[in-house]
Amino acid sequence: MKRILIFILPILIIVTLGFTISGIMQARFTEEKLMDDLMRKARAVGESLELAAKYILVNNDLKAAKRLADSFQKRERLQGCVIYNREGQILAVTEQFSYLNDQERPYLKNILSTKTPRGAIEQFREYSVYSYILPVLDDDGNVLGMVEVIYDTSYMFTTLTELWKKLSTTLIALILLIFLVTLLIQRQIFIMPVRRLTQWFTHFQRGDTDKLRPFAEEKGEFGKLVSEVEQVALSMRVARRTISDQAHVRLQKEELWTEAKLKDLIHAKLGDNSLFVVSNREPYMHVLDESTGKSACIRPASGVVTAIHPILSACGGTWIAHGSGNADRKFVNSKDKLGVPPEDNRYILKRVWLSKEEEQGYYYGFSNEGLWPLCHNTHTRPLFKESDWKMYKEVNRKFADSVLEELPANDPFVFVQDYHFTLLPKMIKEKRPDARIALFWHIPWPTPEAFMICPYQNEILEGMLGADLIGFHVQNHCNNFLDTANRLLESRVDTEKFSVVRNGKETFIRAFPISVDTRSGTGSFKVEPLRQIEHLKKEFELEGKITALGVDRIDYTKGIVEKLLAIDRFLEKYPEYKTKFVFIQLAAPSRTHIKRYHDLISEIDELVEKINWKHREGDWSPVIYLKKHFSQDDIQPYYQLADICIVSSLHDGMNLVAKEYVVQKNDLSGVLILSQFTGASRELTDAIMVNPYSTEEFAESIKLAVEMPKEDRKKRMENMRRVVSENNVYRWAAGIITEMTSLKKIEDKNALPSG
Ligand code: ADQ
Repeated sequence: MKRILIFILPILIIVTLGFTISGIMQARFTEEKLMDDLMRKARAVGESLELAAKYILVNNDLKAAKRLADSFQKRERLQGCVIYNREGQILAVTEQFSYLNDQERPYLKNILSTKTPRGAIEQFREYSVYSYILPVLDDDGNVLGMVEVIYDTSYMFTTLTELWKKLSTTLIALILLIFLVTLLIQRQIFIMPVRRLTQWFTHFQRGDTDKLRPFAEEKGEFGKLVSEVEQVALSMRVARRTISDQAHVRLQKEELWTEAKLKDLIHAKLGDNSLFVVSNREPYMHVLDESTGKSACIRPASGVVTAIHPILSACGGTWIAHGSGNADRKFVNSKDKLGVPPEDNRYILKRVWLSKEEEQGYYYGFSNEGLWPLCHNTHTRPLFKESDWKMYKEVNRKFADSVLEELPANDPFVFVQDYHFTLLPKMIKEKRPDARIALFWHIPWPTPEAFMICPYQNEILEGMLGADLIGFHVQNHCNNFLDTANRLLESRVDTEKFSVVRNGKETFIRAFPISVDTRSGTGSFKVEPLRQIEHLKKEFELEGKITALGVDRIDYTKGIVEKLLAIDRFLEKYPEYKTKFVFIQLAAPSRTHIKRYHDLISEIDELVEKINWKHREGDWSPVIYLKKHFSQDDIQPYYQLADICIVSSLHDGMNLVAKEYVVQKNDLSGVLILSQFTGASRELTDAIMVNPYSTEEFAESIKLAVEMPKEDRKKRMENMRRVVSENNVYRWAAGIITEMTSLKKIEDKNALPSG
């Protein structure tokens, strides 16, 4: 509208100005003409009365004078006639002007003496009139008297008002007409081509070649523009193909999975189709610091973010996630998107907005009070509320719509993350059967008996089976899922192919142990200068002490309480380590709106306080509890300085902290104490395994770690570092993408007509 006004306003100003000037001129001309008519009429009537007046004045016939004056009474407009004697006194006057008897009119004497007629506009009481006075002479030229003709001029004003009314109506009609015509022209000239161009870009973006054809055939400038853009796009496509071909060659040469190799694989396997990742947690969050009023961009403490970020950084694509930062809306474009990382845009982040109620029901409620405890064996009761389930379904639908909006025309690849989106694969598949969908389940999958308590089990399983591939961290979770599908759904489980067939659709179930970015000095973790480590040692007085470390989100599944109890027991049993041993716990508060998490925070606070009070000696306390969110760069020096890292999860899909620690211990001096209930324990077999529920055994494991000989530490760490670097996050992603594309091949082969 603003643009239209800018365009129309000058035209309107010119038209209005022109019209007003011509209106004024027309009004003036009309006024002059009316005046002229009036004067002429008055003069003619005055002269026509001269003879009759002469007779009256000569004969002093007052009756005749009265008759003459009264004859004006009947005329349509206000008119009058006055007969004067030679002294200028009124002999007869039309009744409506009888007040003239009392009016002083000095110019009458002048007319009598000069014998010259006079015509002028006069104000008689409330009336504006035209008065024409003619001296009446005898044959010798002597003055006998005067005759006056009076005309009302108000009709002139009425006529002019009418004229102005007509002019204004015409002007308004003209403005409206100009407005309409301009709108039509603007639509035809500007909006339609822009709209067509936008349509063209949308189809082009989605690779909809059929819908693009009519555009290219268009004649004129628009057709030329489309053809030019097509040429640019073609060159880009060719360039991408070339990279793909080079990728094939490189893929066969390299052994360890690297960022470049994954990039090549994705180009080789997915071609022009980019990757679409969906997760609840976003990789970058904008938060407003209330005290400074400034916004900061942070990376949330989340295993999913830690794993997926390096993949999209390497390969590009679009990541669709909940925009949960309180300043998130300030940093997106009109399509709710932004390029990230902020300093070096590698991929697109599309934020989906949720209301408070949606977040409460879908995220805190169904996902984290229902599914999270359902899938973790930690004896926390899952809560399933109908209202949360309803919200969960609605939010899954919202994300599905947001994903569908983005998908290109052919064979898109959608990679869905975690338990927040069990219904998404089916919702997407229903609208886009050609989409290849993988779902990765980052947490454990329970036994069928445990899963069975979920009131919405069938819808959840059906939703998940909309995916072509479902990935878990370890084979045991795959087996549990196959058992669950077998027992709870009407489906066929193929234990040879590890797939579930339901309603003619096959979903493959595979284990892909997730990992971290192992590049040293690049990616999420940079080689930290010694300076920072020295600074921490000084700050916490760690010099000469054995330092153990824990890095966790504050979650009851992470066994932070069990870890603290084990430290307490260790110091009880082996007091010689007092003042020589320090445990640092970095703890990021999470899901704090849930009571269980809220209570856990207080429980840990109290326990830390109690243990420190119990064992304190001089300035030394055994536990340094740092309860806050750290950036990845800030965690790094803690990993590097720690002699021991303790991962004590009661149940954990994988646990990336264990792997991060191993990657960071370049000097091979660290020991990892790892809960046997983590997925990571299957790979990191050189860690000291613990059952966190057994405080006694746990305390012994700490002693073992503290006293482990240097050579032993080195050997174990070397083995673990080899395992993690061979099975890094690039290999994890490559495994899923290779599996997906080879599944596609099986389907393609099946689709060939037999014979
Ligand atoms: P999470 O339960 O989030 O992930 P985890 O794998 O341990 O658990 O990853 C946590 C991540 O958060 C790590 O990258 C860690 O560095 C970071 N982090 C921890 N404490 C932090 C703090 N105080 N400040 C900042 N960052 C912190 C889920 C599953 C896991 C699975 C992952 C990936 O529960 O089992 O390993 O997904 O699949």
